[in-house]
Amino acid sequence: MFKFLKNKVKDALDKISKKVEDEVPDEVPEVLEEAKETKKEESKENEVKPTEVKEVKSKGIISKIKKSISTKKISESKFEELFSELEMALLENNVALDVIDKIKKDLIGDIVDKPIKRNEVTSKILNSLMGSIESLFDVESVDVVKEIKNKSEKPYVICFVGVNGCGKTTTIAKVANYLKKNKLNVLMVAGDTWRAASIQQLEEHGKNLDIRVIKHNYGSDPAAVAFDGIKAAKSNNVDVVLIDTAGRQHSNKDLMRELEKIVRVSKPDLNVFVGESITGNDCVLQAKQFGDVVDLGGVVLTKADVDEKGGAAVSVGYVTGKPILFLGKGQEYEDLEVFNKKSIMDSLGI
Ligand SMILES: Nc1nc2c(ncn2[C@@H]2O[C@H](COP(=O)(O)OP(=O)(O)OP(=O)(O)O)[C@@H](O)[C@H]2O)c(=O)[nH]1
Ligand SMILES: [Mg+2]
Repeated sequence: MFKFLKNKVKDALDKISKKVEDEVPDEVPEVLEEAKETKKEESKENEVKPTEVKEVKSKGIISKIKKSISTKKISESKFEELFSELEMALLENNVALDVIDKIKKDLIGDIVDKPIKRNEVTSKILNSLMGSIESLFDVESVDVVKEIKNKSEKPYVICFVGVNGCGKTTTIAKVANYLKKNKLNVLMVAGDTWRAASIQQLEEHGKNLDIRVIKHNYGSDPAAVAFDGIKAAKSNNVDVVLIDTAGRQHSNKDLMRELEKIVRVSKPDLNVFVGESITGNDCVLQAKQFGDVVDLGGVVLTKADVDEKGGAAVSVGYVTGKPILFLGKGQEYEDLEVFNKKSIMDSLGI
């Protein structure tokens, strides 16, 4: 999972480091000029100044020369040229453009016109890059179990939305299993009345997990199913209702209107966008588009187990301003990981 830093980005950093070695001039000439000047001054000073001062100044110059030989400074224009290597690697790994811009600004702040030791070019850029990526996750997190337990009036309602086949129904079953393990009473709503066999699919999960499913017939109004599900939860003291919805494309106006209605009627405490990690920028764009229609509270990225790149994982929180709640990492009920910044940073290869 998410190994992109281990290969492409590291290659780019190595190339940058080599370019800096080969092309960025040392500061030596400038410092040598300074040294000559100081020498002139010193010879004048020799006549009048005590020897200690002379020694201190000479030492200062020597250390300055040493430092200039072992350090480099990268100008902003040189940085632009060098960054193109990294930009390409980030683009190839599905990192969103907004995120690339942010990383670039952070790197400029950390690196441009700052003396960098010759042998530390790669590590300096890598540290700055990792700091920048880490700060992408600085969006307010949501502890779902805590939120549910803190709600005074039951049930807590979560609605799952996303495009066709992204993993909504599987995610709902995994989340139901996770919540049940946290000693919460769960009910699932078969709000996808559209796709063939969708209701049976949720019922199957319900049977496996021993969780009640509220359903209507195919073709019926999903908002009405959600309404009934919440009513049943209220009368049975259920803690949390998970609403499944049909997959839809943002461009399908009718289906987006239908989604608005589901949300209007069921007033979820949390709307969750479910997106496939492997689709990278498409997933980030879809999250934004669904966020324009419903008030999203968080994101679940599915199929992280088959995503080598990780661009969506590092981008979606920054672009939408919403936290990743869980990562889907397989097809089993247990293959759900509560989002954890450290585990993503580790998986990037640091
Ligand atoms: N490898 C992997 N497969 C997953 C994951 N989550 C879901 N899947 C698979 O993705 C396929 C689609 O999953 P569903 O849960 O039916 O997706 P959906 O969004 O409900 O689909 P629609 O209702 O048709 O829109 C299934 O084969 C799942 O087993 C995951 O985290 N990893
Ligand atoms: Mg489904």
